[in-house]
Amino acid sequence: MQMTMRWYGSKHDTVTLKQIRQTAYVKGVITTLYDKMPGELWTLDEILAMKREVEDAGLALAGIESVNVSDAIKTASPERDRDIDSYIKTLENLGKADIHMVCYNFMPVFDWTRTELARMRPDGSTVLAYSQAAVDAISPEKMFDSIAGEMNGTVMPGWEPERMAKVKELFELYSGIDDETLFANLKYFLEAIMPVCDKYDINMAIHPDDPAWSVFGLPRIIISKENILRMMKMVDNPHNGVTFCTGSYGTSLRNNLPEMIRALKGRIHFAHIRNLKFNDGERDFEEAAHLSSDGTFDMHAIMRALYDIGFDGPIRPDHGRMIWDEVAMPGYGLYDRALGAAYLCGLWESIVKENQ
Ligand code: CS2
Ligand code: MN
Repeated sequence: MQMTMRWYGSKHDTVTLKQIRQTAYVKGVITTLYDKMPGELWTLDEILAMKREVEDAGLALAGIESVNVSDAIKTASPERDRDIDSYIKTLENLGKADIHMVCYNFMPVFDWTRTELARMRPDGSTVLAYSQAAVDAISPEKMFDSIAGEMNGTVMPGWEPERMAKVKELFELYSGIDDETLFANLKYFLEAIMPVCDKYDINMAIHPDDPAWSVFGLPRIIISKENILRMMKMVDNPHNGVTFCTGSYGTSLRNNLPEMIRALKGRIHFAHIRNLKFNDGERDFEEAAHLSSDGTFDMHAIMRALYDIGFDGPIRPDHGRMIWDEVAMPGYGLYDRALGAAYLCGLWESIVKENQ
């Protein structure tokens, strides 16, 4: 595995490449052209400039998170083929720039959904949290307003103000779309992009839906082992793979994470590792420190499963807690993600050595 950290670019991130570089065990970053709208073309020059900036700081560009998929593609609206065409050209430019891993998601309207961005834990750290009761009590339009004040002045992926201003229209766009239609639209998209992925050896890594069930009545498909196996089978190409995000699949306690990892051998192209702590009931949880004992998951068993399947792709500590008075994008401060990376590298080193 290659330990990385997500970086939003010098314009948006509070964390610098220099800081990431000094996190000794992190050798690469996962980044994006954060200002691009879904459907917009990424030119080769823009990609090369992004790559140069990362490499000049002594780091590798290990992959992209995300090249976002437009709502037209997800809903099969008239602009779908135009947007797919531009997605293919973007992939071609990424391939020419020698970039071989692209994370994306197929979630309608919202990217991940949380009801609080700064829930206080007993030690005074703050974390992102989800409560089904809070979702049930609010309308989607109100949802954005209620969390907007907790973003610490940052723009959170999938929650851009311009996008949230159109939330009502977006819901209308998805009104006739159920799980089956979404699967069919995903298939259409994947079939169209596989030739360019084959040509440039680009691994597509779909990010799971978070949480792993329908929110506000929207369809959600990338939520379980059964559904991912279906997705991989419907376009059976090794470049059609997944981002294994423990914090997203793990929202459903029915998902056995180490077992899922083993079932996806060869098709996990990227891993997001974080821990969750469940409170009263299944659908109420908060994000915890990466350490197993701080949450619900057995992080050793997760790393062990990745080791056993021969996972050699990029991995990153996903969201961290906000600690030590850091002010940053919720989930994406430096301190706790660096602690998480150290812990995960420690687990990995011991697993490797025990197996030598
Ligand atoms: C990320 C997602 O912060 C997060 O939860 O894992 O936003 C992820 O980047 C996207 O869903 C991938 O397109
Ligand atoms: Mn994730």
